[in-house]
Amino acid sequence: MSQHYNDTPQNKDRFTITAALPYTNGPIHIGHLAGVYVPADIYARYLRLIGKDVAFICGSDEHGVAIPMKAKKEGVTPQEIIDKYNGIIKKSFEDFGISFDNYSRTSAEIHHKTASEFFKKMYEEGKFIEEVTEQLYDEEAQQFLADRFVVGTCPKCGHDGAYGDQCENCGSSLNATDLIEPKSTITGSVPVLRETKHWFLPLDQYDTFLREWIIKGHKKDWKPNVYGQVKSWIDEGLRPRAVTRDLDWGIPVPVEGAEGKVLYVWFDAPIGYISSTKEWAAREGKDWEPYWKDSRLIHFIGKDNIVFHCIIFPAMLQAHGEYILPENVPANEFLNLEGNKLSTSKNWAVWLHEYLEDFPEKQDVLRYTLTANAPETKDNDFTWKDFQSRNNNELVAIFGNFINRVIVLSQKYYDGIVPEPAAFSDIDTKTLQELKKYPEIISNSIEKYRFREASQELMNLARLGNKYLADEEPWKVIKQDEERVKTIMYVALQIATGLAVLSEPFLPFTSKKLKEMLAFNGLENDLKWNDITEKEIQLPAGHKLEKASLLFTKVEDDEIQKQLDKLEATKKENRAAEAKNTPKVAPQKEIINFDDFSKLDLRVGTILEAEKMPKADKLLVLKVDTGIDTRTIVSGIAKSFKPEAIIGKKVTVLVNLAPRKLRGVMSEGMILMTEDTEGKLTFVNPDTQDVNSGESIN
Ligand code: B3M
Ligand code: ZN
Repeated sequence: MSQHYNDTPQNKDRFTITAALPYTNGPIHIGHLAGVYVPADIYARYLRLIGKDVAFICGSDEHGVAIPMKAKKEGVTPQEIIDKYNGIIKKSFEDFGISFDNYSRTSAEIHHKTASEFFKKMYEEGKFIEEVTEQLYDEEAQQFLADRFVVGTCPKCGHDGAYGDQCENCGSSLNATDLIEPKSTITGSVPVLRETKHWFLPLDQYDTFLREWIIKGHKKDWKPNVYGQVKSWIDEGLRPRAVTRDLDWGIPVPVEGAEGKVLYVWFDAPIGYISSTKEWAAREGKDWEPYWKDSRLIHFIGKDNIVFHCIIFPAMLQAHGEYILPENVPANEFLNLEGNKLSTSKNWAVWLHEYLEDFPEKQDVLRYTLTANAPETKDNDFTWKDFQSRNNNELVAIFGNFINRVIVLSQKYYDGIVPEPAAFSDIDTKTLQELKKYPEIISNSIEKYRFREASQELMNLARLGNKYLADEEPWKVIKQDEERVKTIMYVALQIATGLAVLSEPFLPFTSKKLKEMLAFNGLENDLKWNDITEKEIQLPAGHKLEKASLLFTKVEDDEIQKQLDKLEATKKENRAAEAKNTPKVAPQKEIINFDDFSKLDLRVGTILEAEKMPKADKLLVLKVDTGIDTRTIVSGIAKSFKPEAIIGKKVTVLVNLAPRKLRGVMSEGMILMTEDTEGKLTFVNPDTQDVNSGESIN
């Protein structure tokens, strides 16, 4: 039975652009800009320039376990943490020209109200399953372990740092009880299971809707990395997801019998887009509803947020029933730094507030470098060398050099007055025709979310201008043909005007400076994007220019070396911290009695077969003769042993461990290993191989 869903707005000229709400548990770095905020800003600025009605929405994500964890670590309250980082993050976005129409915060009253109403409507319409289930509990800390309060091995990809709700390595959304060898991040202890009531979003009931909306709806225009991941999750089978938590930090669950429980952060945070829109509309005297009921909704996010924006939030929107669904979710992959993953905890990052201390006035250089090298379809690497070459070889040598020549020569020859052109040569006409193509060339890339490509087309326009001047050499021609030079400078000034308009989405600070040099405020009308194509003349003869100033300055080797030295020092600090924090010997676990021990059934086993688990760097799939039977056991030993090296080995097997599915393979038992402080594993074996499978080990 086909489902009704609302993803085609009547109004094609209204856009609601959202950018992922950053957690206020730390500052933001270049990875956030590259992955989410610069692409979103380019898109929003462009849409405004072509006359669309745009609401560009964001805000701080202030709930979830990450906040109280940070508060505990810094010895302050969660409120102090969110106030501190909300301020730092908001300022970073302003400093880098991220032009949100509104930047709110999910601790705001309007959000608590909006999220509570959203939950209550779903609750009253019976859209949740209310169920008591067993959840992980830390007896030492005396609290349930949700989300980042628990860490373990991901059952899907084998990543050993997966959280209770999500694995950031493969992006899978998880239930905490799925984790292999879970450990509390509060006390380090092994959690026990304890019953508690929660409200579940029955995602399995939205399978048909999601298949129709995404797969049959041919969201093929979604980026392949997004469409592929979403389709595989749907094909793997959707399961109910708890949307409440046993926490004291967050939005209280607004129904009877939910004392001590809050909304799951990933339930409330996406609703933050709606509350931030409401806040903006109230301030601007607008009606917020059209932006969520008849608008083109585009979510800009990083790849670790795909499941929440393409499966969970759309299911919530569909369940709620009154809102539009996203038209596209152009998620980016991850940015690395000098060959290593960006890491807040390891301070392996270029923090935006620190960047501006070292490179004041170079916001656009970073925007341009991160766009030209954006991880749009695969993870990519930011290097300081590339930053320097993008700045020196492109922004300074092409864009800046062209503009500087045009303005300086116009001042020198014509006292800054745009000259009346004489006759146009073929090259002049051809160059002006080339210029008129660029709005559409760049639009085509932007509208396909290919911002890397779009930024290079903008640089091609600067190359067109630079080449035209270098070929026409007005500084030489001026000696014998003044009329000719008037035409050359007139044509060059039209290209400079095109750059001023078309660079605005990518280089807002540069565009502003260039418009001031070209004295746009003295023009009759503001120049729009398509005017560069449609208007015969962009900058009329007789128009008075302002003085020239440099748009870009070179980045010297020593400035780059200083950044590389900073990263080297960080590496050294991390190595020292790791050595210090790695306990030589793990603390003894709590005492058990003999009955507990006697429940363990340990046997000698013989490894008959061994092979790598596809796409899981830590797991081997073993066929083991236990003397009782031959069974499959998945073991996290791939980094220490080659499959072929362990065939025939006699090992110690815990045979009566409850079977569990790991990346789709049922594993029945556990091979006992030792592990040293470097993570190196060895088998726990009888001290002779002259034993038989099935012999009991007591
Ligand atoms: N706070 C960002 C993250 O996962 C998360 C996004 C919420 S968007 C509604 O780092
Ligand atoms: Zn995973």
